[in-house]
Amino acid sequence: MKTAFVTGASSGFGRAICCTLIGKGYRVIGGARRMDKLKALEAELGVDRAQASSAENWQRMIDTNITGLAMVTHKILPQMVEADSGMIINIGSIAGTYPYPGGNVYGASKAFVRQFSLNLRADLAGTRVRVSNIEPGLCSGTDFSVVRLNGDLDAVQALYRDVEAILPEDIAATVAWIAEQPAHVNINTVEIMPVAQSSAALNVVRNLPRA
Ligand code: 8X3
Repeated sequence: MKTAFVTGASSGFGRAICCTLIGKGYRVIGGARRMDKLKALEAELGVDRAQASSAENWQRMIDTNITGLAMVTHKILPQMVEADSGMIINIGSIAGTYPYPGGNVYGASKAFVRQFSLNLRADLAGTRVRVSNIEPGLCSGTDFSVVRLNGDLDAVQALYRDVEAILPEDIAATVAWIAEQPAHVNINTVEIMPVAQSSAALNVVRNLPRA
């Protein structure tokens, strides 16, 4: 029986991933922080423009998305290399590639996830340990946007109005697809947006007072 260790297992993507993998016969070990759920989410997400963000919030995001990921990886990697098997599937974000207002430390932390995943691949050359990074775009069905929009449910409703966003189940299905690839295949990166989401033009500010 295959075993999966899923972090963030109590809600959102992690929870959906656990359900999907259990349904596929995996033995799933779920890990979740004991912090209050919303605090935990806040730690993962950017919520404000950089100039209005609190240093505490930035620190929590760095602790969770960068330090947390690095330290969990540091803990399990030697055993995976020793066994010469296994797969690390990280959850990045399109925010790690595309800059947008409010992305600040959140996007930068997801850029870390992207580069860390690719760099792990470089160090794991010659082993059978595989590393993938999934980069989702706009996703509904989690508390992500509620936290990001400071609990403003009207704003959340406006964000998802008339948009068919990605669901946690879509991400879970992608995790399962990656996990089911033959042993000689490594999926490096999967970027997933809803069909309704795409890049926009770069912002140009008009009539900016001259210095
Ligand atoms: C966040 C993706 O599109 O909501 O990870 O900014 S998006």
